[in-house]
Amino acid sequence: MYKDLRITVIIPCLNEEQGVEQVLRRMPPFVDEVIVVDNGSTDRTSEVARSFGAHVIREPVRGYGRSYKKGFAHASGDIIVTLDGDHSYPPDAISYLLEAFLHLEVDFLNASRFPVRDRRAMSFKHYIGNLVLSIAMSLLYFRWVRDSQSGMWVFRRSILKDMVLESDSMAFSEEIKIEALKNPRVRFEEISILYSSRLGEIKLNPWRDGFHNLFFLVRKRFTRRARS
Ligand SMILES: Nc1nc2c(ncn2[C@@H]2O[C@H](COP(=O)(O)OP(=O)(O)OP(=O)(O)O)[C@@H](O)[C@H]2O)c(=O)[nH]1
Ligand SMILES: [Mg+2]
Repeated sequence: MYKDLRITVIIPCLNEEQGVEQVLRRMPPFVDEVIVVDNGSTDRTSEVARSFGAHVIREPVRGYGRSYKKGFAHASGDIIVTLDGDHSYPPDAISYLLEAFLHLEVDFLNASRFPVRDRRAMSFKHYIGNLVLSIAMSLLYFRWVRDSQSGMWVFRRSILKDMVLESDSMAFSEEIKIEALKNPRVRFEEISILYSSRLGEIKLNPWRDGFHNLFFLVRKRFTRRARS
């Protein structure tokens, strides 16, 4: 519990046995529930996560968005905190993100990886790709978001019921922020965290995922969807 709020941390993992161990070792003690969504890993991700007391859920169909939707369905906290299983986002930041979340009185707090302080953490190509995607999202939604692709967010679980989350892929990261921004009842803020190099093997395909995310942004902005 953190100031009377139940905290759930969700970590999507595709073959992250190395990274998830480091993430779970650094998990702050006030976290009530840690959900690791194992997205069909062929390594020891699930065993390692279980050995650190995480609740492991399997999502056999690949996809970052798919993993999160599965994780959300199992979460019981008042507040959900997310981060990657590759140890690139700092678990140590969870306490100050929660403090900022409460202090700023927001419903969705995005942890921005910018400015990047550790040069090894992000290649120049990824830096430019991230910048282009964030500018595109900011222009399309009339709101400056420095890191549209960040994978670390803190939000009230209750806001999920008003969100239409369709992406099963990497575009899920921008989609959840768009859904938060679009809702006038959801207060959105962003603060910086320290981003570092990932452990384990890279899964992101920068060109494929970058263009997919860009097209997703445009399509989501200009197609009207019936609420289900
Ligand atoms: N790429 C990818 N990641 C997945 C999938 N399912 C779960 N994940 C996890 O989602 C998180 C984000 O994926 P990463 O490959 O780290 O993507 P990224 O952070 O944009 O790229 P890096 O700079 O390589 O860390 C990691 O913890 C993955 O293990 C999937 O189907 N594809
Ligand atoms: Mg990563």
